[in-house]
Amino acid sequence: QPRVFSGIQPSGGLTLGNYLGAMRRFVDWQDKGLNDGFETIFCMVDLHAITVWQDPEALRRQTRELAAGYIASGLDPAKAILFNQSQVHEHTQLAWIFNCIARMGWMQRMTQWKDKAGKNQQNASLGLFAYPSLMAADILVYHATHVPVGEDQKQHIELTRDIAIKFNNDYGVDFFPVTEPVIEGAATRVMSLRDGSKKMSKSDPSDMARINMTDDADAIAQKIRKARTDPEALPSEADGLEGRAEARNLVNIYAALADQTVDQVLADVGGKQFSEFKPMLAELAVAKLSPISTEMARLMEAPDEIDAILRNGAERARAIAAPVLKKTYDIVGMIR
Ligand code: AQP
Repeated sequence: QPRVFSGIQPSGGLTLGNYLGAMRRFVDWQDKGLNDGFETIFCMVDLHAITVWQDPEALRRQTRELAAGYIASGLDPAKAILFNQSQVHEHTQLAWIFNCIARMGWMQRMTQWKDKAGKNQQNASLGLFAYPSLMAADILVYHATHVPVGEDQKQHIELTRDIAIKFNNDYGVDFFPVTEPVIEGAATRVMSLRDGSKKMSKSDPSDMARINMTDDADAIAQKIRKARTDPEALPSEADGLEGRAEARNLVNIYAALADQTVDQVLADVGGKQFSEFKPMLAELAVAKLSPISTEMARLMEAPDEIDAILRNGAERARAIAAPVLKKTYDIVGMIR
């Protein structure tokens, strides 16, 4: 049986990239898990968020907003386990063990570390450097086998595999599973609306570069209208998107929102100018996203209910994680 785990950082507003690359896939997995009888676990990784500075009040609000986003997108606390990471201490306890398994060189090779630390690595937090070790613990403390993520997280999942393999080898056990990254759909890497070579990100300084899940219809339409494109008409086949990063990105977004393949979309819109395609995309995006943002706003009016859902989810998560941590301590040689 698979066991599915994934998480998103409450590090700011949710973007269309998080939704298409991750959250929407979580809902598919939740439903599959319900049908086939396996557990699905989705986390708000608040301890990851503080690897860069977060204002405490903002962090609380962002965590609730992320929970509201999960639920409004179709995750149901009665079907999947939803909780925030810091309520289940086993994550950090296992992360310490993994800090002693993983090598400095492995961490130094991570592109997210290089991108986020920038030129001044000496001034980045130790937590940012060790981020992938905590992520491995998030996954392996549930013995998760499948992790649905966007393309940008592939390298971290590979590192999770390396940690599991080295732990098993070092201690001569077959304890941690070797996890599969699950990267699927038409929008595994949604790009910035201002620069087709950069991923759409919550932390991009330009708000025009991303669509936030809380943007209203006017904001969505304006951002799509102003999105960078080239002057050519749309091609009728996917080959024609070669070397046209911005055009490809908008078509990918359309395909993902419409639940179509890129070829199906291009069969319909090939030959159209962007002046005609962009309003179609804006209309589709508003139709798909506005029910979610309306529901998020409604849920945010009852923060106590969100907190209760997270507490309950944390209890259920701990029931799975505690025995795995205990067994890990036994393997490592800790007296209990
Ligand atoms: N642009 C994207 N396209 C597809 N998937 C994406 N994801 C993020 N951006 C895109 C996926 O969303 C999940 C959660 O990501 P995260 O918030 O934990 O961290 P991140 O990847 O660092 O996301 P951001 O938006 O870029 O946040 P900041 O700006 O805080 O770093 C992951 O599955 C990720 O693949």
